[in-house]
Amino acid sequence: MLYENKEEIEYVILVAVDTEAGGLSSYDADASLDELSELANTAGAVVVGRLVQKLPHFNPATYIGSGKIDELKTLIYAANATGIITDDELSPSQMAKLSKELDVKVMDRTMVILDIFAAHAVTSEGKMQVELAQLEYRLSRLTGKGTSMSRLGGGIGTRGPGEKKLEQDRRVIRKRVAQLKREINDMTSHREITRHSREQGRYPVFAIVGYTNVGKSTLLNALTGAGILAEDKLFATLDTTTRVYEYKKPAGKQKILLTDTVGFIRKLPHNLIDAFRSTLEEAKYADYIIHVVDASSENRAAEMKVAYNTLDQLGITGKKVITIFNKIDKIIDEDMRMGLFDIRAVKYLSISAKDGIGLDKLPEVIDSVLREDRQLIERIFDYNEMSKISEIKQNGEVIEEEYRDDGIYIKAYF
Ligand SMILES: Nc1nc2c(ncn2[C@@H]2O[C@H](COP(=O)(O)OP(=O)(O)OP(=O)(O)O)[C@@H](O)[C@H]2O)c(=O)[nH]1
Ligand SMILES: [Mg+2]
Repeated sequence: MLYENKEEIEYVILVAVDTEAGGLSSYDADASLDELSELANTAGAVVVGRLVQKLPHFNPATYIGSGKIDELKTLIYAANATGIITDDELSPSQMAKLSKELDVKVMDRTMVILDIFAAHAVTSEGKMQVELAQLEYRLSRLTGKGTSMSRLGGGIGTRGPGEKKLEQDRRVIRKRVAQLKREINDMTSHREITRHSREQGRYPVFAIVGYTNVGKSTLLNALTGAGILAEDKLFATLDTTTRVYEYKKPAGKQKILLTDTVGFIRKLPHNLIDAFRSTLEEAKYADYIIHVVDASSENRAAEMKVAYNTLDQLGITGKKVITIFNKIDKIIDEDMRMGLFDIRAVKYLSISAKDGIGLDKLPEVIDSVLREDRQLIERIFDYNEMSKISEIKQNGEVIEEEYRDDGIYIKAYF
């Protein structure tokens, strides 16, 4: 695996099969390889080349066509590459055949993402989720028959064990998988209990979601001083963090809860989605979604689509979305600045979380969204009804408050 040989840098060639062949569908080999390149960098590898083949289908034996393999060999030789990374998950036999043909490390997108997750997991829950995903991935590679598969047992680079050892491995792995699933399940239900107890007298919850590396954690840090790791790396955040964000209003203050979540990406491996389901689904329990977009990204539109598709995939639909176009400090092209809108959002806003530009507009945007779900009330409360007024102040928005002879006049959204 990439991380296991930190001292030994991998020089890799990225390989993709473009099954669209100029078609109308949304797969964009270049954009997908840009993303794979970022993934490879994050995992510590150096990308030295790319190869894209247009084919109606993946080659079942070797992923790319046999003719293309010679071209790839030449490329590997010329660039002094030590490995390749394919843009799609390979079957065990595809991996074995390619390794044999090319005689360099053969990795696929899933392995690289798993490596990154493994290196970035901090909490015990995160670590267990990664281990589960890795074991499931290995298991699916161990169940095949034949000696070619055993070569792949321990990940790339290691020569696998014999058949008898494999059977033992399978048993041990299955046992560990079952144990991990139980423990993760316990943690999830524990979290549900704490979430439930938070529900009473609660503040509105906003989940910060979006494509990876767009600045979600930077935004939460800027607003709440949460001190979360924010880095120019994919999947810097693997755990959810919730913080109170308090802002001033003409009359009083508003508190909301902001939750930072795992970033999204194309082709997120299904093993990871399964293992991280409870973490990825955190946004399900939010009242509203804050969708952060890297406004300066060349693949902005595609990345927004990835974020919405992932939300759909996780069953997070029907919530009001505020879209925040971040990193506007990086935009130099005027045309790029022009296209900053999102028809799926109820509100959108352009900011730079890093430079603090536009953040002052956020309270107004949040208020207007909260207001849509509140009703305007106008009433005179008795002086012994102060607790009601503080309830309104905490969970609603007071616009006018006046102490009169006959009581306290309140005009508020609640
Ligand atoms: N120029 C610029 N860079 C930013 C801005 N906001 C964040 N960044 C940088 O973008 C990189 C990613 O930021 P993060 O906050 O880690 O992004 P994230 O969305 O939490 O990423 P993951 O957790 O990895 O999915 C960091 O290097 C930040 O410094 C911004 O407004 N302008
Ligand atoms: Mg983050």
